[in-house]
Amino acid sequence: MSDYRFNDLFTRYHGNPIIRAWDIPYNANSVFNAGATRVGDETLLLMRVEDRRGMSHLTVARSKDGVTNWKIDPEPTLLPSPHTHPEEVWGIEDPRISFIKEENLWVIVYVSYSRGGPLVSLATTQDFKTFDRKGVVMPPEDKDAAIFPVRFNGRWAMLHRPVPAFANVGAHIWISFSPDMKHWGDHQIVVPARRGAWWDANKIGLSPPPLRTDRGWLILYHGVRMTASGCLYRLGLGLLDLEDPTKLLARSDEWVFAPQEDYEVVGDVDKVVFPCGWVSEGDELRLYYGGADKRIALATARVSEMLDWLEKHNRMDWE
Ligand code: BMA
Repeated sequence: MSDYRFNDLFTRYHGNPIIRAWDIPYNANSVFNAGATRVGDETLLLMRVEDRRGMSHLTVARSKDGVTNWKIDPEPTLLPSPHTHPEEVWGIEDPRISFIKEENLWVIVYVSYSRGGPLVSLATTQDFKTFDRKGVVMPPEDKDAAIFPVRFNGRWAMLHRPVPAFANVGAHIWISFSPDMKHWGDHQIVVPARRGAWWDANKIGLSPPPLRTDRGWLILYHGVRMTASGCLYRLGLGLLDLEDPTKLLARSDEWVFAPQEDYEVVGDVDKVVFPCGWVSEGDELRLYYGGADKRIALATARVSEMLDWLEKHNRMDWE
């Protein structure tokens, strides 16, 4: 199905998909949209697993090389807890993980599917076995959130994507600040959705957490194109200022990754590539993404090539 002429920035792993529903040691409908991080000498995925009722929970998979031999927890690692956290009534989804060096813990920002719609919840962990829930940090409808691993002038910063009641104003990526990760304010748009025919018109959202590089915070974000045959999820690049992440320095004119292979085109939701995590080692980057809301796949890239490409393809207009 490859019908592209340009040199792809990302290389798909030849053994894709790397994890499927039948790899889960218990009954599952699908496994997709995993957060990713490194823990010791292993790569850890916190995977969204959807059960056969339709509700999602999170389960850990670990691998030494980040590619093969995934060891999956025998039972769900983090289940929704509607009795203590009513906002989790219809499941928890799409985690993004940031390692906070100064506190030696991981912060997980995830979507809770509440009676009022999807919203953003936050939890911390030191071992991916026990989790400390901090509760709701953004009211519905809000998704696609991740926090930066460092403070800016003493405050934490989070990217997220609220959906306005008036669809015609667009759904953009916002940034908010907090002194304690619990109370958030100073909300503002940092990456606006484009308009018209653009690949990232009307509705966009952050994909993995921002990646620190010497040229700025590199972000990969998805653009949702509404078509006559449903939504098409594609990915593009942006760069935020290292010291002041409210400043958008660059964004790509073209998308860099799009559904192409069968495992991305056909699934529970067709034509979706949806990464929630990436892991970098030096210049090498591994991107973990959900394929068509059904399974997990892997693609690799070089950070320096992504930054060079973005410099050439930077286009800061939205119209
Ligand atoms: C988005 C999210 C993702 C999902 C995608 C495609 O709104 O809910 O979890 O992968 O839709 O269905």
